Amino acid sequence: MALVLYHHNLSVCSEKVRMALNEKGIGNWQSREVDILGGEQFSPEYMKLNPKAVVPTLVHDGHAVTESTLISEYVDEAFDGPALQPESAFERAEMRLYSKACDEGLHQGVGVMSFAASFMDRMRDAVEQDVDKHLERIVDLDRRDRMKSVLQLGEDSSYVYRGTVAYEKIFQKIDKVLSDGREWLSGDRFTLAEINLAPYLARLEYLDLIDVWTFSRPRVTAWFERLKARPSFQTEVVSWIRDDELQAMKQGGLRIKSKITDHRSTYLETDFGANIF
Ligand SMILES: N[C@@H](CCC(=O)N[C@@H](CS)C(=O)NCC(=O)O)C(=O)O
Repeated sequence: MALVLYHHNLSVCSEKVRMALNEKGIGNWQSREVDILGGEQFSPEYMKLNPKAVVPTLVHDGHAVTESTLISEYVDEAFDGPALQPESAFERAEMRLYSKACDEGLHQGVGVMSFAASFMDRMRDAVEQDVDKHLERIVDLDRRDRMKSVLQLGEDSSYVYRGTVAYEKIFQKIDKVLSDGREWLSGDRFTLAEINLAPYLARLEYLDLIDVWTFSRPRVTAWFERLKARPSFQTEVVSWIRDDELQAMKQGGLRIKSKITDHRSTYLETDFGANIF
């Protein structure tokens, strides 16, 4: 079997797929790191595998699978190992609501928050200051608009507000679901719901922003601690991040923290945007 993962050490979507592979007990994948801050994802060779020019891409016996949520489901279905999805169709549908929240809300949220806090500076270094030119190459026009907005307005961008709303809504949901004392979101089984959410919560922690949401939610904190104790989290998220990257994320996150807190308060006071996710 040939299994190649095109990924990036810090990319949330790559972390998700690495965790799924690990939970499945698959260790023999070949790593191909793609320098997404420097623009390697736009190379014609890579875009043949992934026309949207994003990571990750999993190539299994010559077949390219894209979209991290779909790759994780593929990994669960194509290989032996512990099941990562619940048994019943209804529970699977419920589990997919978390994937959908990640793909539609948290993903744009984490992208703009990380960019505003720290990645904009890293990108400037990687592309020798020409960030505008780099953004023009982004295939997903919505993503391009989000990045441009943050480049101009920083954490005041309405996209950062939307991301804050998306996080608030998912934290409210997780807290409610865990209120019956269950160990994991789907019940007894650790599933792709946890795997998909883990990188998005971990990034908040690295940006030192997570307590904006968890300070009054001990159940969620305890659940996240259980999640972080999984070997898959340690091996596939924590170990890939360098100390200087951790430091930069923390510093940048602290710089935007009061704005994120304000965005959250505005949402709680006004409900503005409540139905977008
Ligand atoms: N929906 C895609 C999103 C992938 C995505 O946005 N990947 C980011 C890293 S997490 C990326 O490659 N960014 C590079 C760029 O925007 O140029 C998935 O889940 O695989």
